[in-house]
Amino acid sequence: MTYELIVGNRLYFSWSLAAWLMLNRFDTGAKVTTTYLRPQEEGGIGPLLEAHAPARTVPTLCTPEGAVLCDSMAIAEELATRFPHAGFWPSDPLARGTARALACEMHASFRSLRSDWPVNLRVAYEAQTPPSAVASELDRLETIWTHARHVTQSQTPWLCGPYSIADAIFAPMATRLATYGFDTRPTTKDYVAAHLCDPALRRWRAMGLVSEPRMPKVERPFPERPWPGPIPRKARAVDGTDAQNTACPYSGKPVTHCLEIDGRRFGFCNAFCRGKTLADPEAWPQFMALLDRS
Ligand SMILES: N[C@@H](CCC(=O)N[C@@H](CS)C(=O)NCC(=O)O)C(=O)O
Repeated sequence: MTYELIVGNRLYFSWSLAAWLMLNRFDTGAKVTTTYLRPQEEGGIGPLLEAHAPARTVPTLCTPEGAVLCDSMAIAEELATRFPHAGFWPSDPLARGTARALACEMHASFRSLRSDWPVNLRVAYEAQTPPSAVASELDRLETIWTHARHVTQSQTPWLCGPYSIADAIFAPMATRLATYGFDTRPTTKDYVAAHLCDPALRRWRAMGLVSEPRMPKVERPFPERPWPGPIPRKARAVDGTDAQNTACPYSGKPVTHCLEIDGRRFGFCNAFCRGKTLADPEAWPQFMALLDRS
């Protein structure tokens, strides 16, 4: 009974991030394998999904029974129905209705923002002046985010109380605003900061930074600024296998690649495990547990 989630390049594919968060932010107990597609610059995703027809876009979720869900909201609603106790939607009716309305608005709208300011988790730019169509969508975001927090009296950093599908679906928008320097309005600022601090989002970004090819057509020639999320703890790659641990904190396999942090050395079973940890050590609970007990 395994689900397969198929996603695109972790640095640039917005809906893929939203669906991945749905499967990583909520405890379904389901077994999930994730397939990461690497489209060529020109070829696009479609041809890589031939085995999963009729899917032509990512994310695509294939269920154990063989249903192919190739739309983020379909994935969200199907997961919420299948796993009613996982908390995909808030249980409070007012919060749930508000979360549903916002998630659907995100999915159906914000076309100018989505085309003019593509998601790019690799970089943050100096604040950009938004084109007018983008500016009115930015106004709309501040309005609906403020509304949701107000009517649900959210006591968390999230829109409608506990983290819900609405937050997962807005996560790529939050990173977009961070990338283009538009994270300054009161509600927007706090909400973007909450997403950038979210350990799940930090893990997705760390994996993207270490493994994904760059897509030049998404990059912009704007001056850059440091990524506005938490500053990763300093660590560096080192040669050899001399480490405080003998087994990789993620797989339990023997150590082949090491890093140094706070003058101590820790090992991993491959370059990717080491790389994702170097990119953001504190995003990885298994590594932090190892660090704390060593
Ligand atoms: N309605 C779909 C849209 C998904 C979508 O547009 N995905 C884009 C990437 S973010 C895609 O796969 N594009 C095809 C390509 O890049 O070749 C959803 O909500 O998931």
